[in-house]
Amino acid sequence: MSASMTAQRPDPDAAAPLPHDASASRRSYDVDALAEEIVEKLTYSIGKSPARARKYDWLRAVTLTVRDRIIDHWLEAEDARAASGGKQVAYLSMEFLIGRLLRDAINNLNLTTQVAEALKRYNVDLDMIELLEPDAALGNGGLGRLAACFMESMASVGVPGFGYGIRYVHGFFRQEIADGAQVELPENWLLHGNPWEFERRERSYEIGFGGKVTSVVGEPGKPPRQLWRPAERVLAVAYDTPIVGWRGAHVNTLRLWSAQALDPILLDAFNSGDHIGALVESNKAEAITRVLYPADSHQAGQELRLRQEFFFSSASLQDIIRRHLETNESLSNLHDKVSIQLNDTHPAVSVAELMRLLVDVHGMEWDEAWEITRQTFSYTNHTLLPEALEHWPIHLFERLLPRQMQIIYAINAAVIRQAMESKGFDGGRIAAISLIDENNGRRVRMGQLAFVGSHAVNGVSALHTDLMKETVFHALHELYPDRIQNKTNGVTPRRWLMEANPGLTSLLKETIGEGFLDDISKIRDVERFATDAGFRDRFAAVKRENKARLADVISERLAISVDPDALFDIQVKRIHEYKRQFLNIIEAVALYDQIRSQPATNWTPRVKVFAGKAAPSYLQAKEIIHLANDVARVINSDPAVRDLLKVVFIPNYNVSLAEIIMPAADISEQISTAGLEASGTGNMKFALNGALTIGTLDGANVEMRDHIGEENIFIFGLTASEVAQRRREGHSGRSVIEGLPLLRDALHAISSGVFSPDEPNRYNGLVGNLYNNDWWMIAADFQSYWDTQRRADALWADPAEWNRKAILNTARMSWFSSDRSIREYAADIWRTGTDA
Ligand code: 26V
Repeated sequence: MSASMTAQRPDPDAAAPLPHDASASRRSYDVDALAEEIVEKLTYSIGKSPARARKYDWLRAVTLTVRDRIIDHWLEAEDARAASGGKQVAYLSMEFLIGRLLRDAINNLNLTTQVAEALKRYNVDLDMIELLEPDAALGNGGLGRLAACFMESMASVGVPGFGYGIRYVHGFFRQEIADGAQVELPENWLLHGNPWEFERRERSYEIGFGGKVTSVVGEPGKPPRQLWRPAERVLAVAYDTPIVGWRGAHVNTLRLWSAQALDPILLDAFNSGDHIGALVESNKAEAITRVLYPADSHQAGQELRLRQEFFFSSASLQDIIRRHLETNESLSNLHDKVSIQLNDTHPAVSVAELMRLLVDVHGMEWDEAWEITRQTFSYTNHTLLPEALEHWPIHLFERLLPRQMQIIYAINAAVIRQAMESKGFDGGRIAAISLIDENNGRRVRMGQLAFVGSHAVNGVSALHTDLMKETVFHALHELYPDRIQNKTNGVTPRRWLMEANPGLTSLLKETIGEGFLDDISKIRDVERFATDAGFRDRFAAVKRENKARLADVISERLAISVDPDALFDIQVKRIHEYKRQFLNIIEAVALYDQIRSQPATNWTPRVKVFAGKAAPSYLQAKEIIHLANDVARVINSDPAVRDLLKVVFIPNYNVSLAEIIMPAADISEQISTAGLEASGTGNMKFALNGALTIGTLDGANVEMRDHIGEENIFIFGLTASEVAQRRREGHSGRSVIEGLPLLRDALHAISSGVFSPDEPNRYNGLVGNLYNNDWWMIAADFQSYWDTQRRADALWADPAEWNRKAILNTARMSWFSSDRSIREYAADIWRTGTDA
């Protein structure tokens, strides 16, 4: 690190750790002690008496009280880790969609009853307090939420892990719907401060950008050393949040980096009267961590995004190296002590940056550094969508990261040489593996960089992993046939069953005992109750209560009344063409049409629920939101439908809303075009909570079918290979649509303005795409989807049978716990231990 410390920089030596005696500080878990401490926090940390305290003061006081109990475990975990010298995992992710933390912490410490009891003494309701906590939305969707589930599971199964990411000041935008259309508003989760985080100013690092590289003559017999002199430098400051695992057994750290200017104000400029100019640098520096990019399907190549990626990668690597050198003599055993997981390619520049730190800064030989780098990194791919794969224009990369660019060229040359020598690769296959895309204006391909810089590369479901081998990484897989493996995603049962569905959790405890809380595979014991009529009724009663709770939310937020006894058919996720919310909406329109034209038929009352955000620049996705809202307005106000069909779009989908929605579904919609959804994780949350899935053979749906049994899931539509085949044949929707009056009429209604009388042509483009191209196979899959929905209707008419299948879903979903995923990563990729 440079010696040019500014007044801001604390002296790291001043923070020498003192020995910690955990037993001395352990806090009591009983109600009296908790009640007393909550008031103590209120008085001495917040400065309020209980009589004057407002809701947010209680939230803060409870959080601080619970936090103290985690800190005991946290410090112990740190000490134990330092003493053991064992291997750690660093999970590098641009996104951590953690949501609220209080309920998670209280549940994992098994403190729910005691804290609720303690608060009751002051007439304060814990449930109400928990709802005040802002949602930490530092992520877009699946990838970010997976990182959060993984952090919780690592702490639960005992993998010593560090999460490394970005402390965005503004997380994912707040969505409102105005006149049917999405409006984006800034999110401000830090407004009332964040009691969970600890600023660690002693953990700060300088991050460089731009400038020049000069060659310096090395020692005799050694190659010249490259010296990078960045033109700009920014400080990365760590903020730590403890992540507590189940029963408080382990506590890991989520370390998020915040950008600060080295000089908060340019005094010379200020003194000479340039008051704005004096702040320009600090604004530019702080912009790096100010806002989360709200797109997850399109890589637009903005410079700020590349700055964010390098900023958090470099800070994390510098931190990893510094921690390593605190207890090790050199970096030559780095890969024995740390495993770095790259969550998608967003931190892939780390491969070049670690090489720079090892070779240029720590003087290691190139070959040794390369070996250590590869042994240290592993990479998870989360999407095959070509438009989402990251690649950066060379001129931008070179200007911002000149030394890393040189290193990438050197890595590329070595990989290509090896491919030619060992496997006889030629033109086409060399172009396929090259880290540089020569065809699109010369770009650095981050997927290729992450792949060659890692010892293991994984997909997130069996199908996705197969497709990785066949498509984007085909040539690299040929060159390194042992590198790709599968790690199917999972979700944490603590948040997604115990906390989100306390009713079902109590019922399960009463029925099969508490063993499943510690070992989710024991949930399978409930399978034998699927044929027990008494149990089925109780299971159905829990579901009904959860539906009533969601109905209340819908009524409060949208003033729409829905009947909890209707079939709740729910699709919640990011809005994307490939996720096919459009297919679901067309089915609603066709159903509407049928109900009107055949009023005497015994239709199943349905509530179709949608929620999800569109990237602000993704126009088609925004049109889909608009259409859902337009269709909802017309159907919900048509007396001819007689409450047989309701359509609801709930605004501002986030983790907290998901916690209410997942337990309230009868049908879970997982209807992506086959081959496009890498895994899905919402599919798992729904099924664990007893929803029946209607889905394509895509992502993890395939494995869910295998576990749940094909008779307990509604599978429809083209398979991934059939989709690929149709696309090769140049499929277009026109002939399909013309042969299906139901579909044709529904599309005609949409495109003729039945749902948008104020702008009849609003959906011409959307519908026209189906006729001309049908890239996402919506027309191609419509009939199969419609028929399958009607099969669901028929099953709904037999509640005993429906509930039996729902119970089997809950009983058979334990494999999709993120504890299982983490154990697999630990065993096959990280080679770290777990508790069990
Ligand atoms: C990509 C990009 C592209 C550049 C702009 C910003 C940005 C932000 C995020 C992403 C990642 C998209 C990939 C993603 O979220 N994949 C999802 O990962 C889930 C967890 O593995 C998986 O369940 C979903 O199927 C998959 O879509």
